Amino acid sequence: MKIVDARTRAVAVPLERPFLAGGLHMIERIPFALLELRTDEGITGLGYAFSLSERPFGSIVAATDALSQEAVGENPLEPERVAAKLGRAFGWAGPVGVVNMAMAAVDFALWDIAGKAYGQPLYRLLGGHRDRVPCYYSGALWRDFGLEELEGAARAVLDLGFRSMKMRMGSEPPRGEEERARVVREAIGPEADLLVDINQGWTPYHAIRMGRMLERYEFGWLEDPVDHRDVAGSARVAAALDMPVCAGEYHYGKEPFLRLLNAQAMDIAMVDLLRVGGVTEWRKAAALAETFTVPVASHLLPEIAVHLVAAVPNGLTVEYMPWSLPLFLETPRVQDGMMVLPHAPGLGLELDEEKVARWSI
Ligand code: SMN
Ligand code: MG
Repeated sequence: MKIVDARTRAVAVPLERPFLAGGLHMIERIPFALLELRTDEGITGLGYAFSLSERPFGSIVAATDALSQEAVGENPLEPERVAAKLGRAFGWAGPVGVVNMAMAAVDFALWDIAGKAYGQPLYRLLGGHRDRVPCYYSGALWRDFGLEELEGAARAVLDLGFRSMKMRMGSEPPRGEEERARVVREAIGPEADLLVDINQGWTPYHAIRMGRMLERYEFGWLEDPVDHRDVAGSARVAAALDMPVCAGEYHYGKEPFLRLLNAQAMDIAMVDLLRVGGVTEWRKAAALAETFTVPVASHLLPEIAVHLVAAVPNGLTVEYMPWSLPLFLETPRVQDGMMVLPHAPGLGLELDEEKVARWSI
C-alpha cells in the first residue's frame, strides 16, 4: 500500500464558553489543522494538530502540509520508517515544537490507515489492554469562574455522567484557592474524584504550602505546580506531599520523561499526544513510565487518547477535554464515568463535513 495524496485544511472550532488561557488572553475558538492521507487502496487516514492561539497556528498548518507531502509515496503501515524520513527531511535535531506536532498529525493518519487496513480499532493494534477506561471532565471549572459558577459547573459535570473532574488554580493574584476547593468538593460530594491543575503557576515552596492545604479536600493529583523546566523543584514538591504530583504535558518528545522519572519529579506522567510526536512516541513515553511503575494519563484529544490509555498496562485516565469533539459525527461514549472504546477500525472517527465547511478558516 502507498500514500498517494496528502491534503491539509484549517478550521476553527468555536467554544461554547470562552476561557482565559494562562491568565493572558480569552480563547474563543480553537484552530485545527486537519490532515487526510489517501492511499492507492482507497483507504483514507485522518490526522490533526491544533494550537490554543491563532498566532502560531499558521506555522502548524504549514508544517503539517509540508511534512505530510514527504509521506506521499511511503507505505502507511510503516510509521517508524515514515517518521525517520520526515525527521531527515526537516533536518532532525531532536524534538522541536511545531515540527513534533505536525509529525503527530501525520502519525495519527498512518495509524488510522493501519487500523482500517487490518479492520481493527487502534487500541487493539497497540496492545488492547482494556475496552473501557476511566476518564475525567476537563472543560469546566476554569480560573475565571466565580464560586457560584464553580458550584453550578461541578454539578453539571456530574449530570453529564462523569465521576471525576479537574479544576484550575494558580491565578495571579491568588483568588481564595481554599474557598474554591471547598465549594467544588462540597458540590460533588466525597465519592467523586477531583483533580487540580496549576499550569506552572507556583514556586516550589508555595506549591508545598498550598498542597498541604489542598490535601484536606482529597485531590487525586496536583498537576504542574511549578515551571516544567524546574525538575528539581517538582521533585521537591512530590517528596513533600502525600498528594500525587502529575506533570509532563509541556514536554516535547519522549526523552524529557526519562529525566523527570529519574529525578522522581512526578508520581503520574501526563503525555501530550501532539508534543510527544503522535501515537508512535506516546507509547514509548508510556513505556518509560511503566518501567518506573508510574501511571500515565493523556493530555487533550480524548477521542484519540482513549485508544492509547486503553492499550498500555499503566494507562490511568483519559482527559476528557471536549474541544475537538464537535469536529466528528460520533465520538466515544462515557458510561458510568468510563470511556467506552469504539469498535470501528482505526481511530473510529469521521469528520462532520458540514461543520468543517462552516468553520473553515
Ligand atoms: C490545559 C491545557 C491547554 C489549555 C488549557 C488547559 C491544561 C490541561 O493544562 O491539562 O488540560
Ligand atoms: Mg494541564
